[in-house]
Amino acid sequence: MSDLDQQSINTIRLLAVDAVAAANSGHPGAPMGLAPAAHALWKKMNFDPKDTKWINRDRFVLSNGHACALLYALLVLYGFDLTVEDLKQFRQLHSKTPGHPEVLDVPGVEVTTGPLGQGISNAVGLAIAQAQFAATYNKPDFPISNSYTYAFLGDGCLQEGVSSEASSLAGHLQLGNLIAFWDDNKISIDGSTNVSFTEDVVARYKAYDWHVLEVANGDSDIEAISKAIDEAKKVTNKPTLIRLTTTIGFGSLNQGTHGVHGAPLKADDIKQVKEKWGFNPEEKFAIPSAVAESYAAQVKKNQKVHEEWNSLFAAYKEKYPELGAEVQRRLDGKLPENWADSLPTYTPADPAVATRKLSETVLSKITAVVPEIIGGSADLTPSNLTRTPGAIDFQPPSTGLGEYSGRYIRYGVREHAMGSIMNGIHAFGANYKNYGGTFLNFVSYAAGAVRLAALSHHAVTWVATHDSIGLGEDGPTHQPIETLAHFRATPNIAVWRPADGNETSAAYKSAIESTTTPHILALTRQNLPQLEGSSIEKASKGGYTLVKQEKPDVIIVASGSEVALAVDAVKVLEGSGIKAGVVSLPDHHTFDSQPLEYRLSVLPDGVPILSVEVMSTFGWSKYSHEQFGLNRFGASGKASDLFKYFGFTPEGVADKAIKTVEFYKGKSVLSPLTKAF
Ligand SMILES: Cc1ncc(C[n+]2csc(CCOP(=O)(O)OP(=O)(O)O)c2C)c(N)n1
Ligand SMILES: *[C@@H]1O[C@H](CO)[C@@H](O)[C@H](O)[C@H]1NC(C)=O
Ligand SMILES: *[C@@H]1O[C@H](CO)[C@@H](O)[C@H](O)[C@H]1NC(C)=O
Ligand SMILES: CC(=O)N[C@H]1CO[C@H](CO)[C@@H](O)[C@@H]1O
Ligand SMILES: [Mg+2]
Repeated sequence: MSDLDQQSINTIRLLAVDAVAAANSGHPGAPMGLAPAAHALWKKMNFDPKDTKWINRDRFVLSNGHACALLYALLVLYGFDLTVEDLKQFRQLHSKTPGHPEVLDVPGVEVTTGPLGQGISNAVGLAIAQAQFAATYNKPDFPISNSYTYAFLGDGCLQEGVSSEASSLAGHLQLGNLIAFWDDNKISIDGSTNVSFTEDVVARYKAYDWHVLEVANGDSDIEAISKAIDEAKKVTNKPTLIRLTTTIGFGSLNQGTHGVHGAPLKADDIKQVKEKWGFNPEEKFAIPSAVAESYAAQVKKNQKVHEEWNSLFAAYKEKYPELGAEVQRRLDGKLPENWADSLPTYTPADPAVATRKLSETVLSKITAVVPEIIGGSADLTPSNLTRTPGAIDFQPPSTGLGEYSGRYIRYGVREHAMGSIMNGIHAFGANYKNYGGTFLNFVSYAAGAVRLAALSHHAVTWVATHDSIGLGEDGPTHQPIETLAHFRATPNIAVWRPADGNETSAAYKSAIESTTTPHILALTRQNLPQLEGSSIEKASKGGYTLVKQEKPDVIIVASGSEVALAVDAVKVLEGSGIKAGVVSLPDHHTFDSQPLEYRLSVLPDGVPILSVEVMSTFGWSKYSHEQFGLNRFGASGKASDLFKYFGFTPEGVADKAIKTVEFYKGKSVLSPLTKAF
């Protein structure tokens, strides 16, 4: 290794040490151990710090997100829109260097990481998207997409189940464009990994059909690291795992122990390490000029590569005007013009249909006109109805099962990985609109990924079927009760529960047009009638008056399968001389974003409001005075028997409405929306 390489690596290490020390908080150990690998890898990566969205950049994912000081140091050295001043603000309020890498806050960060296991799984999604994009648009002599996805991961990431799910799929899919580095430092927070992690990781990844390489001295053998990367690239039909044996906190007095995992180095430790490496112990955040110059020179080289790509793409657009325009449109983040005209609408005369079936119809119409829609299912293709007729599977061509240009992903029974991979596909860019299907109940299995989608603005779509006890005989293990409350309580998730065909189209319109909000579409297994008065336009407000009454005695607000029930209850109530209005509220998130005036026109002052939803009532008091729901687990039985047993019948709803009217008679009633602040 040259002196300059060594000095560069030590600069990265000390920037991380100084940042953590300044914050008196953070993780110096992994950055110190991984600096050589980062230095060797970034030298080989194509990216342009001045255009962080360049579609053909190589992606770098720091799955062990607690090591973010490493990433921030690299971003500063490589001239991204991040400076030494930002490093000095590490982990402080409003800084550009938060405690874990956040894609929205830090230029050059590809995905938000920190919850261990997510990053490597996002990387699988990035690699899938690259392979799909390349197979769709590359032409002979025009490799407009040939980038790699690199990931660093620690012991913790390998211990988390989600990484196993994702890595298993990556091996099956033969993703040769994915290269991961395992920081094998044998330390995590509890101390030696030998207390809980003694499996043969190399054998495990080989069993996943990965290409596995080992670098025995990750602390100083950058030639070996560099060679491993070259070898990894030569194997094009397998992802590569490079096992790097490293020393956590390399250079510290406490190197090789958990003492350096998550605590700043002490002042005397910092002093000795700086002296040892020929840095001025009095100076903080030092960047030797030779180091700065060599990184700057590499950026220049990279920018030339970017310019060459620009010329290649310009020539591509001339030679293939139609495809070129399509790629450009996608890069501009625009949907095909008039795509929404393909959304189906229904009339009240149309037959009753399950919303999962209506969802299939929407998908088949819109995938035909929107090439960036891709999706899949966690082994529930036939029951979720997510695979549109004629779809080609995304599969390695050598398997005979499909093509890399295919748009249907067989996720296997891996909901959590599906969630993380969906986030990675969205993070790739190119306007990908990707969905994943499973039972609503099992979206909870992927809650870690769903939460990150919301936090980092990945507009992905969960096609969540079998949305209530209406699924019937599978019973309470499969019947969601708390699921909607959980995801409605999560910021920035649109949780749609459409009541009929028009509302299902509205839900998809919202999902496909969204660029920053993940969507969960809760869909029924049982048939639902087309509701007189529904429309895409009205449902697109998130909630609207379906049955209007002059001076109603009560308003029933419901979602999904219970809207038709509410409409039927209105007729029962008429018999008792009670005038009931009905509000359909398919998505709380969208409704909440409407002006108060509109919301109050739907749920006005002066009328008692009863909500009806066949699951947990948690959260409904935002919209109703009285709640009818299911605050217990369901049961195994025929859907119709279950609805009857739990009182979800027109008569049962009418009974609750009558009680509501009687209770509020003579009392002054404010809308639950009318609040002090
Ligand atoms: C899902 C999740 N669980 C727990 C944590 C808390 N945590 C952060 S780092 C860490 C230990 C990780 O060990 P390793 O990956 O070996 O990192 P190293 O100590 O080598 O830097 C834990 C448990 C987390 N970030 N994410
Ligand atoms: C576990 O690792 C620690 C620290 O490296 C070592 O001291 C100990 O002997 C190891 N224990 C076992 C059972 O391998
Ligand atoms: C669905 O929307 C269309 C277009 O707005 C409308 O004509 C139709 O009546 C609606 N269907 C139902 C069932 O209300
Ligand atoms: C497992 C399951 O629910 N399968 C269903 C899938 O969808 C078809 C068509 O709606 C049904 O016939 C199956 O019963
Ligand atoms: Mg470790």
